[in-house]
Order: sequence, then structure tokens, then C-alpha cells
Amino acid sequence: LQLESDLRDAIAHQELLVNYQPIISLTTGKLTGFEALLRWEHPSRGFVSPAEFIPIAEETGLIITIGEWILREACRQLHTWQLQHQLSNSLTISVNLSSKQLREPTLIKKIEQIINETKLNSSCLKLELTESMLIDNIEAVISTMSQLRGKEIHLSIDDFGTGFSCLSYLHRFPINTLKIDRSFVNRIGEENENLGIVKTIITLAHELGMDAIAEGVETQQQVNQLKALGCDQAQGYFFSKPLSGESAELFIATHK
Ligand code: G
Ligand code: G
Ligand code: MN
Ligand code: NA
Repeated sequence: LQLESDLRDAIAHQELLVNYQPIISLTTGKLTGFEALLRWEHPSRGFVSPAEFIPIAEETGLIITIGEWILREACRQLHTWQLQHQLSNSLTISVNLSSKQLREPTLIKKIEQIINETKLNSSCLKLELTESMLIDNIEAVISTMSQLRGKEIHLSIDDFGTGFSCLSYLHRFPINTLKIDRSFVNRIGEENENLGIVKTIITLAHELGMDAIAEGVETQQQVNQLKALGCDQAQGYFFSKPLSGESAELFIATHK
């Protein structure tokens, strides 16, 4: 409860910040963009993991305010980098959405406002949803997703393979990208344990006209295997851990 009331003040006290994890093309080896990841530096507890405070934010509805904050911050940051490094529209920013946000009636309006305000090209914004967000009220979710796609915003399914995905419905959602959960990617290295699953998800993505991003890539061997399987992009500690804004800008400068 203390954490909950502290979280209410976190934005006003400027305790929230955004880290940026690079995403790399496996065909060109180049930086394609970043995933924005929320961080909370609590005044006495130090860094609190999003795994700990996002559930609280979701229960209390604070996720609406926090989610809007990180969206604006991430869009503003990418647009600033694009100007500073003359990137035109070559990099993307991926932002995680919670189910409360997806179901919020004013979501589209707020995103429109953020795009206008930050002047980011909407095709540079990617929103990450999880499979569990797609099960209830399918028609309403498809309608929201179609409106976002109508604005050229990209849509990804995060942690793909871990939720209860209804494969028979997958093609009905206007999704651009499947992100393969790191629990599968983790073990393709030596034992080839999950190679079949990873291969299947990549094939599924391509069959449905989507691309595939491998998460949690930690070794060169995994990179080689993912390349051989035709995986499009990757992110993970092998390339870089999530970076502060400053370090991410350095990453851009050295990888463009
Ligand atoms: O970065 P880290 O591994 O600590 O993130 C833990 C979890 O928190 C991940 O599942 C990630 O998707 C989630 N997360 C991080 N940032 C955000 C955010 O801005 N919004 C939402 N809804 N989830 C986030
Ligand atoms: O659920 P989501 O995919 O949004 O969560 C992303 C989280 O995964 C981030 O909190 C990030 O810190 C973590 N992460 C990113 N790359 C790696 C990696 O290579 N290995 C591990 N174990 N975790 C990673
Ligand atoms: Mn994610
Ligand atoms: Na994930």
C-alpha cells in the first residue's frame, strides 16, 4: 500500500524514467529501433522492477497515466534523436501497452495527440500487446487495432508463445510482428531444445505476412541459429541490455 501511494507520486516527483533496448536486423546487422522499458527509481528503495510495480499500476488504474507518460516520453525521445542524427524515419520505438490501456475508450485520441505533439511519424511507433489481451471482447480489440493500423502504427505481439494464443483467430488481428518469448530463445543454443518451437513461430509469422523478432538473445550461437531460421530481427543482452537515454544515443551514433 505504501508502494501504491508512492507510485501515485512517482510521475510528479520525476522518479520514472525510460530505458531503451536496441533491436537489431538479423539481415543487415543494423539497429532498427528500441523497445522502451519503464524504470522507477524509488527515493528509498532504489530501483523497483516493473514486474513489481506494473501489476500495482494495473490494479489501481494508475497504468493509464503512467502508460500515457511513457508513450509521450518515448515518442518525444525518438523524434529528438531523429532530428539530431538526421535519421529521417529509419528507427522505430516500441512501447508496451497494458490491457487496461487497450480497453480505454480514449486511447486512440490520446495516441493521436501524442503523435501530433511530439511530431513523430506514426509509422515509427510500434505498440506491444500480449496474447492474453486478445482473448476477451475480440471484436472491440480488432476495431481498436484496426484504427491504430489506419494511422500506420505498427502492432506487435509480445512474449509470443507463452500466452493462451488462439491460433485460429490470429489471422483476424491486424498484427505486424510476433516477438518470440525469451524462454524459447534462451535454450536454442546448445541443446537445440526449443529450436522446433522457434522455427515454427518464425514460419507462422511469415505465413501470416508478419515478421518475427527474437527476444532475450544472449549468444552468438543463438544469433547464427536465428539467422539460419530466417528470423528477421533480434534483441537481447548479446547486442545490448536496456540503456539509459544517454547511452542509447551513443549506441545510435556508433551503429548508424
Ligand atoms: O525491463 P524488465 O524486464 O524489467 O520488464 C519487466 C516487465 O515489465 C516486462 O514484461 C515488460 O514488458 C514490462 N514493462 C516494462 N515497461 C513497461 C511499460 O512501459 N508498460 C507496460 N505495460 N509494461 C512494461
Ligand atoms: O516482457 P517484455 O519482453 O517486454 O520484457 C522485456 C524484458 O526482458 C526487459 O525487462 C529486459 O530487461 C529483459 N531482457 C532483455 N534482454 C534480455 C536478455 O537477453 N536476457 C534476459 N534474461 N532478459 C532480457
Ligand atoms: Mn515487450
Ligand atoms: Na517479451
